[in-house]
Amino acid sequence: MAEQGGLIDGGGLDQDTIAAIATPAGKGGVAIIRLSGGLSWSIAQSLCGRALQARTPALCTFKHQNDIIDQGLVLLFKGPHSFTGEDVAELHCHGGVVITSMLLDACLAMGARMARPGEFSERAFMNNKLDLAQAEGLADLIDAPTRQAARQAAASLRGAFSEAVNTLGNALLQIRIYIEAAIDFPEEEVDFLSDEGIRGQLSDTLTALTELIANAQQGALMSKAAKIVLTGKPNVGKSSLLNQLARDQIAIVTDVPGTTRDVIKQAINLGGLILEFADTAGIREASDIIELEGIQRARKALDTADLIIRVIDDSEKMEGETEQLPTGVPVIHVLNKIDLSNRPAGAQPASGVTTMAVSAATGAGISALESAILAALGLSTDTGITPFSARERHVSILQATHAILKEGIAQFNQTGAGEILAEDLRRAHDTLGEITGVVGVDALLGEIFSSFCIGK
Ligand SMILES: Nc1nc2c(ncn2[C@@H]2O[C@H](COP(=O)(O)OP(=O)(O)OP(=O)(O)O)[C@@H](O)[C@H]2O)c(=O)[nH]1
Ligand SMILES: [Mg+2]
Repeated sequence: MAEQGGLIDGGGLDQDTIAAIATPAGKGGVAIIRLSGGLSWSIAQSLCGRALQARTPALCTFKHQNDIIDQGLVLLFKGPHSFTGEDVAELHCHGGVVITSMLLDACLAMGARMARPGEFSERAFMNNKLDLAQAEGLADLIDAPTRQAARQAAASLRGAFSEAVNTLGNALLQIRIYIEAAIDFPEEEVDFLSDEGIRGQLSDTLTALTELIANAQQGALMSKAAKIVLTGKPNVGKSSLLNQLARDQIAIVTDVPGTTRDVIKQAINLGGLILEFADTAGIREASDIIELEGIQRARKALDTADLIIRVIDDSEKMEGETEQLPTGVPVIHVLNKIDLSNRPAGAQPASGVTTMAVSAATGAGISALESAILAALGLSTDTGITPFSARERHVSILQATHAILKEGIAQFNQTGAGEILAEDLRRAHDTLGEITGVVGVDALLGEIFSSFCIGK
């Protein structure tokens, strides 16, 4: 008994010890079970039947209640020097579905409980090992659809985005401190109201914030595959265009109007960026129940599109009335079948909507269309690449911060009331803090971390 007691590590029993299979489900050479919390060392050590050292891999025979489960490596980390900041144990076993679940069950039998999705990262956040933007960077790294997205997410995980946010936050704080000092110590006769320095700093900060918003927007687009939806009247060549962009025969093409019913999704690599294209039935009048369902699905796809490509048959002069498209989503008009209409390929004189002439049959104008697609999404393969990944959540917080600051500056310029400006700066700073999680995000945490996978 005394010997067993010696195996138990004293650290942090106030929190549950959590366990999960950290590697993907399925067969593999190696799988890893991760444990975090006060019992993790004692569970690992009793599975191995001996005491182990931190950060020293040990080859062990995993045994539970005299039942030999597997042989593998154990790696222990002592909190706070671990991913979660707590005592952590990693059990490296063979990657079989049954082996891993037997080992996990043994951990649960010894007092651990199953980790919820994202709970390891959540604990890392709670123990200040990662801020919120870094934790999100970690999730985005795992989900990265392209190498570029992976590089950006890795930068966010290392703290590049958080650093940019913190620099801005500090600038807001410094200005506020100055203004509050000037209010509190009027006898110092710091005439901050006429201080050009303050106005300059305010406008510099606003400019930096605008730049950060642009970068975060680009970073957010890169970290998920943008959705591009093809729509247009029957037979205009939507499916032919998808096939041409994919350089493969993905969708059925016939001269029968109403060929496509289901939404056909295809990931396509444009200059190293993965974009998700969806070919649809388009939106039109129909009576056939299959077509109606197809149109319903097209509508749904259009509602979540990042970019809509409306295909028009350039050889047909009767375009008729145009279908209703969701507002606020960029649209490119594609004049197709120019091999029949004899129109020159490429960008057409602007009429408010970007219009590109192509032939899905011959491939004419396709590369110009590809560039127009990237440009419409605010993505570019040759101009500067965003130094970090970001999310929609971050973009809207930055925009809210921008709105508060802009209003604060306008108010200050009008009334010269320093107290109100100081309060606006405090609000802007607090809002910004929601990105890294230094302020008021408790209600959000569950939502953010539950979208992570188990074992992360
Ligand atoms: N000449 C010529 N024919 C084309 C071109 N693009 C498509 N077509 C033809 O137009 C017809 C319809 O093409 P699809 O790609 O099936 O058109 P769609 O818009 O997907 O049609 P639905 O799925 O029925 O709505 C087929 O016979 C194609 O071969 C083009 O650029 N030039
Ligand atoms: Mg089609």
